[in-house]
Amino acid sequence: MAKIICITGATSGIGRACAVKFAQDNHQLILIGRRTERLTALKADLESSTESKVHTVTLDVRDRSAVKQAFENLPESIKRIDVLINNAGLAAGRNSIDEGDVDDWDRMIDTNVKGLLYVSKSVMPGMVDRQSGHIFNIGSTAGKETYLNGNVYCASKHAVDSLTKAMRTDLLPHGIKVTGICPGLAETEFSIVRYHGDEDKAKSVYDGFTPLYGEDIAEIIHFASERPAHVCMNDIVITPTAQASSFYVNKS
Ligand code: NDP
Ligand code: 8X3
Repeated sequence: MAKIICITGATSGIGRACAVKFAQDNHQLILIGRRTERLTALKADLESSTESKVHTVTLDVRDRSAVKQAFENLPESIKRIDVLINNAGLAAGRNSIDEGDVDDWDRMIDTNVKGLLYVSKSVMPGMVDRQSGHIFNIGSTAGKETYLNGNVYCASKHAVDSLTKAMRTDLLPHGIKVTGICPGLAETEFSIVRYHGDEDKAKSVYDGFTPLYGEDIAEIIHFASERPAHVCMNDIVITPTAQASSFYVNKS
């Protein structure tokens, strides 16, 4: 049956791959990101290649009132969101904590933690009313371990991990599934953003091994979303085969 699936951060990487994967099942998609041209191009691409209907929303998830308004203004026909994929997020900087840039800290905490909460706050009450729904929070291996110079990014993803458990607990009486997705090293635009546009430095993160790609993670989210009503996959850690943890990567 066609579901209504809302994906934040759909203009790139993991979020974009989720949009492509779910469109193949002809679900109705609500795609969110700041880059309008990319959203428009993706909508055109998906609507011409699948039966999926795509609604795009240009939105900065850090903007609390804009998030509230955007969800209130959704067309009635797509307000009943079945699946929310809280994916929008970023790392900014890779400095020792004493040398960290406070603007970078604000961006990460405001997007990864507060943005996820603002979006969830707009979606959860409807799921509670309907006594059904599935929320995916994209955490990270950085939310399970703290690595050198990962500091505030790791803290933001530990917060996501905690919020995932909190949502699962508080929403339990309402039959709402909450799944934490915790990828390791995935080659997307993530490192370009982290290194403030330095593409060579970003590329070098994935030298010497095969990383994950957005599609690998989208397939797993799709699989988890397709389990029967009585089955919830709670917490999924996915790394490249060459990665054992945040500390051990087998580079050739
Ligand atoms: P990308 O940089 O490729 O994609 C990030 C997406 O987030 C973009 O679509 C971007 O859209 C969106 N985004 C960022 N800030 C905002 C904002 N303020 N408001 C709305 N959308 C925003 O990276 P990934 O696909 O890798 O990252 C997706 C998620 O996966 C993140 O939460 C990241 O922390 C997590 N993750 C990534 C890993 C990796 O190694 N790549 C591993 C583990 C977790 P736009 O710029 O158009 O707004
Ligand atoms: C992204 C993976 O190892 O760069 O969350 O933190 S890592």
